[in-house]
Amino acid sequence: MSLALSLGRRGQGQCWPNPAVGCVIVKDGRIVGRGWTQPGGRPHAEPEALARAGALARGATAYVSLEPCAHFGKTPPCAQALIDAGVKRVVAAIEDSDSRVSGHGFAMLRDAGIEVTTGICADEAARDHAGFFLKTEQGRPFVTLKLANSFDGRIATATGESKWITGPDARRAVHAMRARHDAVIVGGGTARADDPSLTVRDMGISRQPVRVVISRHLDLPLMGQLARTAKDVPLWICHGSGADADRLRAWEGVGATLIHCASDGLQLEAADVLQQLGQAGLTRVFCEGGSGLAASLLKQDLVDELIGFTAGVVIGGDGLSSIGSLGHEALADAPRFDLIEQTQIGPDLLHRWARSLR
Ligand code: AOF
Ligand code: ZN
Repeated sequence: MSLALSLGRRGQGQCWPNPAVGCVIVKDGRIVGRGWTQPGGRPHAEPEALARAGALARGATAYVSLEPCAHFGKTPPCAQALIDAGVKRVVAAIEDSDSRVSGHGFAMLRDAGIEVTTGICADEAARDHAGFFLKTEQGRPFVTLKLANSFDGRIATATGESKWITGPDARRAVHAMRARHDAVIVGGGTARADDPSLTVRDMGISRQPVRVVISRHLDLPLMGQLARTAKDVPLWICHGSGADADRLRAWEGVGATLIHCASDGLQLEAADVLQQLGQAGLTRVFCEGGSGLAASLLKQDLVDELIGFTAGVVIGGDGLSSIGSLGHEALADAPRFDLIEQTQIGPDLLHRWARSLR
């Protein structure tokens, strides 16, 4: 199952709106087939693994990181494919949350006389599929907030100088993280200040993450990197009702997809932005700031994982803080996260934190 889970993770960022599933087929103690969900979400993991196992699947055990599907999509259900291949036993990590599948995949297998075991490595599977589960259950994607800052939590000096606080190894690690998400999100201020392309480079991926920019008034430079690359790599812009009609047309003209979101007076409502992104199929989004967007996501309790890259440079209180004000007076109201990983990357420290359930 550990192998099935790690194969499944190869599809993360590549197969939205579908979950990234892995499958391993074992016959007489030997692995005879491995598969994972393919870019765009099809084929699913099981037919990939079954195709490799061929006739050896008869009488074998299939380990799958998610309940095999039971519905007719572009191809017949995976549960049926496992039955037809003569698999004797299916071990699944966790039940699917899609109502077309949930419980039905297991029932189909059992009705065909296949032995079904579930709940193996369920916690790990729940983490891997958290984006897909959130999308089907709450309508929003999983949100990773990544911030690269100085020892004292600053992302720039008072004059706005920010290149570079962390080193090249950390920046490369960021590209690998982008590749594992369906979309990269930044606020309009960051898009104006940094003129980023937000693409993934040198990672050998088949599908680039969608670039999402949150800009209420659509005041983004039409001559910048984002506009220049919008025909090659998807660019979605979330804007409010006040956006100028000429600007809307101009951005449509360069190939951007415009998404109208609700605003709460001063800024777009983060919850509505995420609902719309979930509706568009995104399961995992990687937010790279700036401080305003980071604050509005945190304020509404919409950050599932925090990733920090901390450099050994001290900028001081006159520098720009990585997170805008959250308005908490009591410490008890401040959002809390649990440390799940810390690693040295070049001269910098990488630390990951999961939303605390306490
Ligand atoms: C599996 N194996 O590898 C994946 C599954 O749109 P479709 O027809 O491709 O179906 C998508 C649904 O299939 C998705 O919502 C989820 O329930 C399931 N994903 N199932 O058996 C897989 N990716
Ligand atoms: Zn399937």
